[in-house]
Formats: sequence, structure tokens, C-alpha cells
Amino acid sequence: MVFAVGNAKQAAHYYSTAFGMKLVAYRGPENGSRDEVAYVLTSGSARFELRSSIRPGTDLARHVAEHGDGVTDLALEVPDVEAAYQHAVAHGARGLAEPYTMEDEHGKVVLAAIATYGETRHTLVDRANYGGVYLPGYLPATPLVAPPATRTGRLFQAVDHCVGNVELGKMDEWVDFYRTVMGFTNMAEFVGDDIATEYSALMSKVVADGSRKVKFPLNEPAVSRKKSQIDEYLEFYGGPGVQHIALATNDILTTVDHMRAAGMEFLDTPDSYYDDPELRGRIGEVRAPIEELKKRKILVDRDEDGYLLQIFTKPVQDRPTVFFELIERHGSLGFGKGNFKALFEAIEREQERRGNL
Ligand code: TYF
Ligand code: FE
Repeated sequence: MVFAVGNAKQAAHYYSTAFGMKLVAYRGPENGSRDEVAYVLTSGSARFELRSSIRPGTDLARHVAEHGDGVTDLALEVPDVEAAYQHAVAHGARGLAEPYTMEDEHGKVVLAAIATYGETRHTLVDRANYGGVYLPGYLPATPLVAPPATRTGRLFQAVDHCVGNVELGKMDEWVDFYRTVMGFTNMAEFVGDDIATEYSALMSKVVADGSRKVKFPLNEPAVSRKKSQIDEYLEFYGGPGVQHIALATNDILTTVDHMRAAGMEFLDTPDSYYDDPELRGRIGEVRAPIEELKKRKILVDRDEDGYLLQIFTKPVQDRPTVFFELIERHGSLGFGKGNFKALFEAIEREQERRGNL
């Protein structure tokens, strides 16, 4: 995925230190990119490209001025870019880039792009015939910082899901978009009217591809007594966009410890959450003592397929917009429905501190 940021050099440092990611590629004036720099960092199969404008007057500079730091592109690997693009535009997608090929000595990559909510896009990419580190036009790069001696593995290995915030009344349109344009289907988990009016001030539905590897929850604000966290996002981002990215880890306790040590801030969970006998009964045995989860404010949820552990960061820029989730799944395919109440209360405490509730 691509992030547009104000200062990619510093962001690359942040994602290296706080997220344990490895710089693998770079593009900038040194190799012919006159207006923009880009740093590509990876952790397992997750790839973040951080882009900044190095001149005034570029579209990227305008994007950052308007939205602040944010996600511009959720790229999807497809087996046949031409077919995927033709299907998408035939079913109502707005095409942003017709299929094209990029080549260098490492092979070729086929790309195309379609628009989704707000100014966000989906690049469709086929890299099956490419052996380079990222894409043609990028130079290989080496990690910016050495991992601390106490850390052995990576902090996360994949992107689990990406969540979009859209305007009031638009959620179902975007659900339909993913169904007809992308061939996605609805997943069971959603936040309906009932939960919306009671405590969430948002509605949510989840669409996923056939393999359920690509999962896109979509949120819209709901009318309630308080200002919706989705309205806060839309106001500060200046429209629809990516709200959070969930990162899959197989050791959330260690990951949280490292990220906290590096200065990452997470949402707070009150002790009462862990002391609630209803929760204790419902979750049963999980792989770590509840005291260890409580110490770290990690949430736990169980459904018919298994359980999951999850935690949410505070927004990662000054605007109350994009944040991250860490998720460790043990069978559960859900999104932590049992935690929605505790989570939305924690988000509202932050909204209140910002004066936006
Ligand atoms: O992705 C999800 O659905 C969960 C829960 O504003 C969630 O992570 C839903 C809406 C929201 C924050 C988190
Ligand atoms: Fe999530």
C-alpha cells in the first residue's frame, strides 16, 4: 500500500523503529524521480511505500496539504491485470490508469488502477514475472536502523484487513462496488442499526475476496447523541479514506512490548474489562494469562471458529485520522465484535480529549 506523507524520510525512520520494518527500495532525484521521493519498507508480505513531494505544486503535495498523511493506494495482486481492469470498468469502476507494463533487467510488471472511496485507489498488479526488489524505477536499499538486540523476529508478517470510512448513507453503495466490481462477498460481521444507536455511532459491513485473504470493512457514521468517530475522521481527513490497517502478528505480546518501547501509543482499556466475569466466561482459555493481556491492554474475543487478540494504536499523525490495529488470530475469522463496546468507548475518550465529541 502507498502512503502519502509530508516527510517520507522521517516516516521511513518511524516505520523502521516503531514497526520494525525493513527499508528495501528507494526512488528519488538520485535515480531520475525529480518531483517525488519514495521509500519502500517491508515486514513479511506487507509492503508500505511512503511517498513525499520534494517540490511545491505537485498533486502529491496538494494531497498531503488537503488530507494530511494518509493512504492513497491499496494495491491488489491479480493474476490477469487486463482482465481484472476490463471487468472492473465494465461494472462501473472509474478507471485511473489503463493496463501498462514496466520493465527493467529484473523482468516486467503489469499494472492498472481504479478509483475507490474518496481519493483512494486500487492498483491492480501482476508481479509474477518480476524478480526485482519492488518495481522498475526503484533502487535497492538497505535497512535504515539495526533492530534492537532484544528483538529476534519481525513485529508483524502481513496485512490482515484495511478499513475505509465513507460518508453517511454511502456504506451500502461501496459494499455493492466491491461485490460487483471486484467480485467480493459480504462477511457475516457487521455493526447494524441496533449497535449503532446504542453505543457505536457508526455502521459497518465487511467485504472479502473468495479466499478471505483480502478483507475490507467499510464504516459510515450513524446518527446518535454524540458526534460519530467516523464524522471526526471525515472532517479532519477532508473526506472518505482509509481509517485503519490491521497487521497480523503471531506474537502480539512481544510486538506490543517492542512498539511501546519505541514510543507507540495504544488505546487504553480499563481494568474492569479484564475483571468482567462475563468476558472471562466467554473467552475461556487463551494462549496467554489474562494478567499479561491486562498489563498490555490487549483485547480478546471469541466466536464459533476460535479466538483473536487485538489492540489499537492511537492515530499515527497529528490529525485524528489513520491508525493501526495489531491482530493475532487463533481460528477466529471475525473482527472482534465482542470488543466493539470497549473499543468504541476507548475511542470516544480520545475524541473527548480532542474536543471532538
Ligand atoms: O476492523 C474492524 O471492524 C475492527 C473494529 O471505527 C473497528 O477493527 C470497527 C470500526 C472502527 C474501529 C474499529
Ligand atoms: Fe479492524
